Amino acid sequence: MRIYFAGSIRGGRQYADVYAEVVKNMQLAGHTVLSEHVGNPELKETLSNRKIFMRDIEWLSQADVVIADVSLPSLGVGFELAYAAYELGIPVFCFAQASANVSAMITGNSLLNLSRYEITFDYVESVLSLLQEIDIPDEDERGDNGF
Ligand code: 6IA
Repeated sequence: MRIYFAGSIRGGRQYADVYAEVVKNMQLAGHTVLSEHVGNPELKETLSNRKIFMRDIEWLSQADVVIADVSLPSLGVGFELAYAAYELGIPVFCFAQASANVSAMITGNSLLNLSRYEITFDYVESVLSLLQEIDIPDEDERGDNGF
């Protein structure tokens, strides 16, 4: 499956190691993680903001599913979630640490499928079993989402 993994970059890199663990395990399970750099704790970008934006929009449009870590408030992640869910009609699954103070725009939105995790091991297990279970809609069935 082609996965877009969204996680905070300018919103804070405190959990970059957690993102890296999730990305690595999705790859080990045979998935393609289009945005694998989000999990790179050493991330250094040389692209312009415009090129980053255009590249990420292109990857989102190629993705079968979006997995997002919303433990940190990130404008970029919030934008990606809304774009994927409402513009592209891609299934979106959000994960947050148990104690994270997540925006009501995420917690109150059933389309974004928020789950909580205590430890990274459980997080990885949840993501992998979710990816085994989900049924990806055909492209012509996308874009018909309500709230
Ligand atoms: O607002 P944020 O920066 O926290 O937004 C993070 C989200 O936007 C991630 O899920 C990424 O997919 C996307 N994004 C934001 N910035 C970048 C980036 N470089 N490279 C790739 N994706 C990005 C920014 C430069 C960095 C070294 C600070």
